[in-house]
Amino acid sequence: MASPAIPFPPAPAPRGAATTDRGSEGAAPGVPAAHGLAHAAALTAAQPDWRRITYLLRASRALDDIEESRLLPERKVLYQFSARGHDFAQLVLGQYLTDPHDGVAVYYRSRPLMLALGVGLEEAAAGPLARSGSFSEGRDIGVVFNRPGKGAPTVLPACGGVGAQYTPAAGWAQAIRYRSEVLRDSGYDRSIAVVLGGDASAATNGFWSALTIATTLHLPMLFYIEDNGFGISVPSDLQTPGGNIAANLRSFPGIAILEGDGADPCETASLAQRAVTMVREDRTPVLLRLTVPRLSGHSGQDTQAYKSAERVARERERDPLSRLHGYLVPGIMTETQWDSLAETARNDVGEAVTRALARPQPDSGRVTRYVYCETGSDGRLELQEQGGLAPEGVAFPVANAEPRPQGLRINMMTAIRRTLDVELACNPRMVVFGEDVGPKGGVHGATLGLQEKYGAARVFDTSLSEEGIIGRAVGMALAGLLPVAEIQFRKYADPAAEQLNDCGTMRWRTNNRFAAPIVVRMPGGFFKCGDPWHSQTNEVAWAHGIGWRVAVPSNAEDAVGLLRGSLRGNDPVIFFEHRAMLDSAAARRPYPGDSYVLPFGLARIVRSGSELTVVTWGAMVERCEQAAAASGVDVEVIDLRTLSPWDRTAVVTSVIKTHRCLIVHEDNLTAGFGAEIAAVLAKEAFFNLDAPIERLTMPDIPSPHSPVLLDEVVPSVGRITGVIQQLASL
Ligand SMILES: Cc1ncc(C[n+]2csc(CCOP(=O)(O)OP(=O)(O)O)c2C)c(N)n1
Ligand SMILES: [Mg+2]
Repeated sequence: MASPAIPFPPAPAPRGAATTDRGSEGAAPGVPAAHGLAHAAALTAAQPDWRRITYLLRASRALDDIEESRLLPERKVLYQFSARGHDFAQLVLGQYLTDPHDGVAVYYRSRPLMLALGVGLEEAAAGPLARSGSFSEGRDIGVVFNRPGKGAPTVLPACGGVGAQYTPAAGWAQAIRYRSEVLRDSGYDRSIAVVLGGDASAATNGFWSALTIATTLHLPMLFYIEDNGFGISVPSDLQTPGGNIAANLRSFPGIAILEGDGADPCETASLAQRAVTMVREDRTPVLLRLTVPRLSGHSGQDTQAYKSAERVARERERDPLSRLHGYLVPGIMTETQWDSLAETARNDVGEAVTRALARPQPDSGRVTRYVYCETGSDGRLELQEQGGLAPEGVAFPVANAEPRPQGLRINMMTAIRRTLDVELACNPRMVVFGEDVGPKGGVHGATLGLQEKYGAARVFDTSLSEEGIIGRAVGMALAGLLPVAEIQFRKYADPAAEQLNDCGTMRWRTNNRFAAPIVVRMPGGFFKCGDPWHSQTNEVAWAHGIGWRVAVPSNAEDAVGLLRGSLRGNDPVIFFEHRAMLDSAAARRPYPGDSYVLPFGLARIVRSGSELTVVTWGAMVERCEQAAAASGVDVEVIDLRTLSPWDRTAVVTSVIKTHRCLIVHEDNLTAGFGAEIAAVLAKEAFFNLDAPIERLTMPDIPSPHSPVLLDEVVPSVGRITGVIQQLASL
């Protein structure tokens, strides 16, 4: 559709000079009166396509109407979010997101922006109907969008968790910088990251973490805040003091602040254009806060009983649709043209909904697919459309499944460092980061000297926010890099729990459209002593979580092979580095070569035997080996090496042979990974068992600090020996 020539107002100044603080409703005295004819010539080229915006606004309203009045009551749509009131400003913003490498992190109220970015009406309708062929194939809530880039802006897979959208957007922004400046891809020189969020989301950890990342690193990132005055029913002044995040950030260094009325056509267009242009040209962060009325309940179920009648009426008066009408008719279009656009949009939406309803339900036979990267019936990998290196055709040097031991034995820490070094050298898309990994080389020493060798763009310190470390890694992976994040101690992954969870489920919930293959290195377990903060293992959390591969190496050779496999793989990996193993003599091995890759899910028979099987991993391998030797029983010891996947075949085969099984782990007893192994054996080796399956683990307490207390609870060689003997006597 052609854009009618219309007057356009001057761009307001940044950093709050645009408007005065109007509070959360933003209705406002002093809104620029618009129609600044004198400036029209200078800005004509960038003015919005008002006909398209009008059409899409009517289409978005029609979608909301049909869902609320028909599809929700008929229970065809189960989770409904109206964008009424937020819609207009998003459609304007969408007009300026034109770069093929722009990355947009949206939330559940962002459907109008999706329409502006080119998502068709049928697809927009099919998502909430959970029909086949939609962007998640019925796996996710219909407004939680995603869209691979393919020459247009990428819409990062949205999350249901409020605030989860921020740090991946910061990662995308950092990846833009990396691809432009380090990989010298000029296609990224003007790209930006944009994140959308509501007023309440400005209270989340993710918001502050991303703000820190973007401002300290001066990233090209737009924070676009849609302030409707409420987070469901909680008013903005409980989310940020005074209720205006823009006002509160005016003195925050490194970010330009813009704000205004997102229901006013002229002001919105001016501010959106200004904000995007500033980020694109100046390559620095901008926060744009637009006040918008929320003209519906928070979701289809919400009656808004917590809003006064006056408040509801005031919001209705601010409806951007009527303001757009006042702005465009009759100066820009006639009443007839306005009505005809509305009618066309309504008809188009009606037909799109009919077509979406005619789509089949998703295939329930496929619901368990795409947790991990899968191999198709033709033997080829079914790659995700976007995320990681594989979809961009990056190939690795030939791998070798057999170790080729070289030189003297090295400790596990040196083995890890050397593997990172070799892979950094052969893979320019790999970046390594975390707290203290730069000049210090990591608190455990794994990255010592790597920043000096590869530069601060590739090996770098981060701000102290684990959510920021993992969320940034996700965004970078989506933009085609290989992020290798270090979490300083396993317990400190807790603040990143949401990002880790959302990363693991990404492939499944986008029906294999996206994946974020990141590698998270995570030291944990006891060392000379224990304590509740640095010594947790709890690796079972990642085996229980969806979509993660989990490595728990017990020696330097396996660490090299598994880490290299992780760095060349196509799924996210938790790489658990046991603190007691990093410099233990028992874990030392010769370096197995620069091309050695050990596949996941392949256990090692540490010692073969016929009378009893001990299944273990990590730091318990050495103790079990010693106990087996001391027990006088012919024990088979199995080191699982990886927990996800784990080698069921090796374990079941061994127990069928020995008829007895002891599982030893450092993690707590209840719901530890031993319980999973025991359950599988109870089913698959039930008739072969001559004794109950036994578990020897830490009791259900945190790791104690005193070495005396620690010795009492971590399985010792003596206690393992005792249980082996007792079990063998049954
Ligand atoms: C981490 C998290 N906590 C709580 C929720 C439940 N929840 C969904 S939306 C919402 C309010 C968000 O408000 P705001 O950010 O202002 O966006 P709006 O819906 O107003 O556009 C809440 C509490 C959630 N989805 N995620
Ligand atoms: Mg809100």
